[in-house]
Amino acid sequence: MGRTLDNAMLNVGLKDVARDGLSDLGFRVEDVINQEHDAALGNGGLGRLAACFLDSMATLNYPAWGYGLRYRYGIFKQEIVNGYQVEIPDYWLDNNPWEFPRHEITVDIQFYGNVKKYQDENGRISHSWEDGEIVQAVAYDVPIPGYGTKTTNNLRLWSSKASSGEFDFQKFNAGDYESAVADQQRAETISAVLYPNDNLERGKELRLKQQYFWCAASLFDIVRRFKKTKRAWGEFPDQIAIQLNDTHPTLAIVELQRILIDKEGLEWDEAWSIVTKTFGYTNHTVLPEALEKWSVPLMQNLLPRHLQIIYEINLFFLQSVEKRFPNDRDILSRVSIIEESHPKMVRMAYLAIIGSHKVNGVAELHSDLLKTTLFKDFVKIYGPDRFTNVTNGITPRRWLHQANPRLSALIAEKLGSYDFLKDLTLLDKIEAFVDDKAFREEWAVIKRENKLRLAKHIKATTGFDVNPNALFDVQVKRIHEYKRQQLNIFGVIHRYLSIKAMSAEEKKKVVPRVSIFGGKAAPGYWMAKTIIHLINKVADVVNKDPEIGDLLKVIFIADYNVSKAEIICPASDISEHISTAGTEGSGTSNMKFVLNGGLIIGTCDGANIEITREIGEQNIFLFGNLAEDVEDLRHRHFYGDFKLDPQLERVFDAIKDNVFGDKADFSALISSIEEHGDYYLVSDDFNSYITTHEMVDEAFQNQEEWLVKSIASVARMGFFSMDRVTNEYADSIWNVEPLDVKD
Ligand code: CJB
Repeated sequence: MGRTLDNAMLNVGLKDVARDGLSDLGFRVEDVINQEHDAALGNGGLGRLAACFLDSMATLNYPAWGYGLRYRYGIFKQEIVNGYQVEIPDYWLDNNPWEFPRHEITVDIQFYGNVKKYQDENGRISHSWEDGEIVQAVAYDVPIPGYGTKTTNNLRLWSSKASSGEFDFQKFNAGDYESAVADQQRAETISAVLYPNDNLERGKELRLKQQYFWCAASLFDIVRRFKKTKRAWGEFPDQIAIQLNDTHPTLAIVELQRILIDKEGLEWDEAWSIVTKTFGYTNHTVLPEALEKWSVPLMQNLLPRHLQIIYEINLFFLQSVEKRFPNDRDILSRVSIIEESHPKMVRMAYLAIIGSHKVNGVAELHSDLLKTTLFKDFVKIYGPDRFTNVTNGITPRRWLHQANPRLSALIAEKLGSYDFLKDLTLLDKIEAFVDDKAFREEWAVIKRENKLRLAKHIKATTGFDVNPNALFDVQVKRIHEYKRQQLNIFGVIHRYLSIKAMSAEEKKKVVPRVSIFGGKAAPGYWMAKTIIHLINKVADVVNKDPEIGDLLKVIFIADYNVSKAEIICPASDISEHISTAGTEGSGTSNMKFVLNGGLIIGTCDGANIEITREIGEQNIFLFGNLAEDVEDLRHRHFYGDFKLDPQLERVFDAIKDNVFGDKADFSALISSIEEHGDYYLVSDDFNSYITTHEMVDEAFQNQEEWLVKSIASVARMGFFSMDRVTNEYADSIWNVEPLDVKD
């Protein structure tokens, strides 16, 4: 979510009032804003997309709720010590004025125990889930004000607590200190800490507990509200739509089925029809290591009734598949929710597809890949209409108006109002000013000021001075091999070695650059941490090399988060979105950078492709192999058909010569490319990457042309408003309409 104060003031239109009031009291509004701690309740793009949804749904007057966990510790704070990432706990809850504890709203959540079969009064076989342990979920509400509307929606975060309330004083007084606090501690552990993995699933029991705790509490809340309306159950899907943001809340499907059949006494088929009409599932990644699977024995122990229901869902599903494809035995094992491995695993994505009426990917290429690879059997079974695409977007309120107030004001001045913040397609009108010299000049001044703001931050946090006239080249996102920060830093080393080999005359022609990196590595992701280490070691050497001076600086901004993104995005000249083609679901920072007047260098991946379509090929620097060629290249590498790119070889030679510290620190990174198949195609794309960077340098030298590209790109970014995204979900998945708040 990031910070709330600035966003809330802008959305409710009170920032000027606050500025004046604070100034009367002797404070600057900016200083007050900077006191706030980020709410860092997610890992990367997935969680931030949800935050953009909340802003947009409130702004468009959709009566929506967000549900999540009130983690005591959000994503860790990152420090860089001797070039290494160090993780520091993020205790963010002190002095958080934005949450309203709702101690009266609690839900008992059950774990473990066993299932009893019995005959109810109508002679029907029923199931009751008994014994086990109970943990209480307590609601904390965070208001989400829309922009220019009376609608304020609610984000409800659940905190875990021992069901007995406080702790057992009797045990305590009797000297049984440990057991008196143990229950309480075990319960509180559930919402204690966010798992810091992005695009990676590891089947830990506590994580499954978190997922069920969150789903069960939210479902209870939703059902309770519905029951207050006294409507028939058949109306449930007309009144309620639940969107699963990836597979992490998939247990909600099972939980709703359980409530309807075990608690409310509905027949299986009627209940299942309600469930599937209610849920939609958004897939955010095709990476195999990110696809959630839970071990059957683990689920059997923690959620015995849910496992029974999953088996039942699977049975009915497989029976229907068998009927449709009687001669295809293999398809049954391929699409079964249960993977027949040791131990058996529950495939959550399959459960999510089977339990939803619509499945969507987050950019065109990604949605196509889902249909042709990962979920192709399900397309055969359900037909293509079950699968759709909704390309991601970003909220223009936070990512333009709040992050870049001067650019927003300049646009408003030219368009005559701030209406574009509610209808981003209106931006197209600024293209008419592209030849207006004074306008271009103002545009350039704003970019320069944003670069100065970032330079100040860099000076304060790293001690390095960077030249604001240099080309600011930014890559900020989670550190991951598929996102290829290694390609970027190898490119930087290539640049460094090239400059070192130049004559004084040649150096005069070099376009000065600042290469800026930021992002967290999952604490257990060794290769990602190695990449961070290499970036910092390269920075040490390059930034202190007198032969280089201002021609190249390398900066690692520690602890990249939402509020830092708000400073960084408006300050880039070029940003890097360079994942191996076919691996990035969509990407959303690509949109943030372009909307703030930065150009991008990228692969034909995720939403880069649609950004290109909207802004025009002449305004983006694309490079590298295409998604359709990746499998073949990997195959060839596997069979030994691999030749290291000669320029990359020169880079590796420098690393092996200990130019950036002990070569042993980077040997695994190099050998993953040289010896182990170069899975992410770093070598295959290297030449194309560095040649494209040369084109970037050349283009940057013509500042007038660069400005034209920048302005035209912003003008054409209307499509990437989160409001377009929200409306598409509302029309094609949720079947809901806006509802104005009455006076
Ligand atoms: N995404 O941030 C995550 N974490 C995951 O575990 C899976 C996917 C990202 O979701 C974003 C929002 O849809 C996408 O833009 C991004 O490509 C994807 O990696």
